[in-house]
Amino acid sequence: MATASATVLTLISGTAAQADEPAPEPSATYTPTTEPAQDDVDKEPSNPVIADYKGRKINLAETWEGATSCTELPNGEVHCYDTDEEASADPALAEESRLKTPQVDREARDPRRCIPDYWCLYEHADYKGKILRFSADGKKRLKDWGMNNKLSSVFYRVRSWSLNYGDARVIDWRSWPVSDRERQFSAGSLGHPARYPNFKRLDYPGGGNWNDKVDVFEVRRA
Ligand SMILES: [Ca+2]
Repeated sequence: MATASATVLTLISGTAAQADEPAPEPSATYTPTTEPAQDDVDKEPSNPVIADYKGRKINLAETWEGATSCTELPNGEVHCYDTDEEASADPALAEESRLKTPQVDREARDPRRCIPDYWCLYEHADYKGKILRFSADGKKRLKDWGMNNKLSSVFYRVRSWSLNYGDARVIDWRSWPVSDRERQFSAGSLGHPARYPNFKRLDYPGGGNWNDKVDVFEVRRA
């Protein structure tokens, strides 16, 4: 099976290089539609995230219960909330994040549910559905956060630029011999937040789009 796949890939590469030649009949063994649009590969050990929600601990890998958003806080804790007002007022947020959130240097089309200097990951397009807010540098295995293969839009507005420059990267783990897919996400610039309102409009390497495929979200402080 593996040898056959490698052979097919070689044949296809050779064919693509000869664009003037008539296209050969498709090989009987070349059936691209059998490649799953997404698969469920784990390439790192699981480490479920335990969050505080309504005064108790919940395992986000299993359930968000009724929470509508969760934030990874500077003290390393994760808090989940019923409302965006709770999320914006959390005393565990850095003071400047908490104070600046309601202020005016934002645009009408900014999603109301994001917090400055946090990468906001949304379950649905147009910044809808459940939200994860990430700030700390590093890879987040979304299965641990209960968001695997669900991500559909992202927003990020930098305020404290000296702390939050850098970018982000998403990864879709794939089964061998298909290589993992990756995409870089710019952090935008001062006054120009990073807007990715619909992953269905982000081309996926090899065809299709990025909607509901991301397994890893990596925050990269440069
Ligand atoms: Ca995936």
